Amino acid sequence: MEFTGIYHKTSEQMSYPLNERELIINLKTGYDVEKVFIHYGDPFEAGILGGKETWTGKREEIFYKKRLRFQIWWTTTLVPAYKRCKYFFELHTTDQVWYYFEDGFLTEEQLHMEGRMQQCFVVPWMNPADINRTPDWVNDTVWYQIFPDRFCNGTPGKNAGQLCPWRNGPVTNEERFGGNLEGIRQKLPYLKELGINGIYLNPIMEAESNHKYDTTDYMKIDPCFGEKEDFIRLVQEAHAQGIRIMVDAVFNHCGRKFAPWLDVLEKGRASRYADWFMVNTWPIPEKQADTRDGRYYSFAFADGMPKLNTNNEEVIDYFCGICRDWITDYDIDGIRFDVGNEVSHRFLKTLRHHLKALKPDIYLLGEIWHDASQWLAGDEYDSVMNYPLTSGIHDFFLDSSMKKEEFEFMVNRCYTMYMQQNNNVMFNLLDSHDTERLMNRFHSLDTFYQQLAVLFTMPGSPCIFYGTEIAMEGGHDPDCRRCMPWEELELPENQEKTAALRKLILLRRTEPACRSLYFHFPNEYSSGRCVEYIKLDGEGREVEVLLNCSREMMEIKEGGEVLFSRGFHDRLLEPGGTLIRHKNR
Ligand code: ARE
Repeated sequence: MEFTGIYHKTSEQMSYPLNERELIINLKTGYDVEKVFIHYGDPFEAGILGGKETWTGKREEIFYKKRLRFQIWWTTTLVPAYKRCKYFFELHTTDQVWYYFEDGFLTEEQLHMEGRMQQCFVVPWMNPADINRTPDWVNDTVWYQIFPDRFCNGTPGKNAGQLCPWRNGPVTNEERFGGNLEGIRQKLPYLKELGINGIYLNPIMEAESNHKYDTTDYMKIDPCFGEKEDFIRLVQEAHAQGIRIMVDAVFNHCGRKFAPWLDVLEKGRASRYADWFMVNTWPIPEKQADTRDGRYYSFAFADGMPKLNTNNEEVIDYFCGICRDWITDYDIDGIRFDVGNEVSHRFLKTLRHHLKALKPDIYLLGEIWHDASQWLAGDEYDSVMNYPLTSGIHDFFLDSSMKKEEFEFMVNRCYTMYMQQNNNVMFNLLDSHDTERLMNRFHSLDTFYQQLAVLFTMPGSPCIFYGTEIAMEGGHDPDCRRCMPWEELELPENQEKTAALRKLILLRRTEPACRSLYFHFPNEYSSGRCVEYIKLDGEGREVEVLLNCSREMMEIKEGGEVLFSRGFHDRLLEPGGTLIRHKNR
């Protein structure tokens, strides 16, 4: 019997301490494996295999599994008595039993062959210092992303002359509308009433553009948005309302007026900052259309965004200092790292070490659109922006040919990429300042709410882009950054929409803190789609949330009570299917 897709290693999300007691062991096999047992014990006690010695370790069947597209994900939790463990697997297919060790597979008879020395998988020691720790408060946070220039102008009288009139409809990156920090502060009661308890701010430090991703001065609040005192006050008042603040750090590159870059342009290779950047041609030729000529590296090919050399110790020290000042000056709660996959690992490891020492529960979020395992080992980011889940949810509702099993495979793929500690603080979103808005993509309010309901029942913490409460429209960047239409919020249809989102946020926040969400599809339904969520709260209570997303309607129930519904009820599918009870972990 040929095996399909067996995979395990004693690292990353396949074998890791969840905390100082529990060791999570995961294994991927093909669908041909019907049963899995794990043999485990203490490396200095459980004996060796083969020959006279017998195995004195334990043998337990692994029951919990999730379905992936071509594989099964098996998972179990061990509690090694002495913080160390060796183990191997026993795999049952229809007609054979195999034993899977670090150095290969054995049949039953080979297992007991005289003198064989098989190498078990080994977790030599569960050192507390190596445990991947993430801030608990994030799992209970519902984020609201604000693009400052377009949210609210708190001082409409000031510098009106340089501003475009606040308007609805399409916008460009070249237009400045005057949103500022004072405006956000004034809207804190509105945000509190909406139920959000975290604000993610796009960049607010001084920069030339209106999007501020081309930083001029990392220590200066952009005058368009206010002064240092405005941000201090905003954070203080947000904290007083129970709202956390996360800022956007653009350390992969800077803007063309960043002082060290100006010095390099002036002095060339002689500049003391020459190695702060990645310049290939000296002297740097005059401004070209973009950086495709490779004269220096930049973000993408944007010549106004020269790439910083985050391998350089001085650059690393500089940004450690910037973040330290942001924390001590403003008491921020989180940092989102722009282009989070291009700065050096060395930079991130050093930065995390310093920042966690200064503020242990600070949230470090990387902007990474793909598999981010290499940044989530516990010594760099706490989490990433979960764009793989975003596109998976979109696809499920976009493509009516997609079966519910494929949706299950997609969700399970997203939540088996990383350790549980990262899943608990995953930054889940449906759109952002870099994508078209949800309503533009689907033009259906029911689909809009169905996706939001799915998003809100996923592990981690959901983020809604400003304007989602009224299902605001907007195309691809920069049109997704339209002005918030405050004067339209009182319209009855907008009041209804805001109430629907408020209900979802309340559901998310009042539901038992979801530490692990098990995803199960019941047996076939007459029509449409039906998914069941089993949310295990911290105390181990199993809470069933039945989610019927038959495209015509969406309903979230708990213990028989309808908590949220949307769409045409006459097509409500009969609830059914059986919940697979999982042991909590
Ligand atoms: C401007 C225009 C764009 C135009 C671009 C061309 O608005 O319409 O396409 O210029 O250069 C910031 C501004 C943007 C601005 C950009 C460049 O917000 O408005 O675009 O600067 O001047 C990849 C990166 C990811 C990056 C996205 C945009 O991996 O890090 O591209 N996102 C961050 C910020 C952006 C910001 C920058 C980076 C630059 O969130 O707002 O743009 O600081 C796939 C790939 C991803 C890719 C993604 C989106 O999924 O896997 O890697 O993200 O598509 O393209």
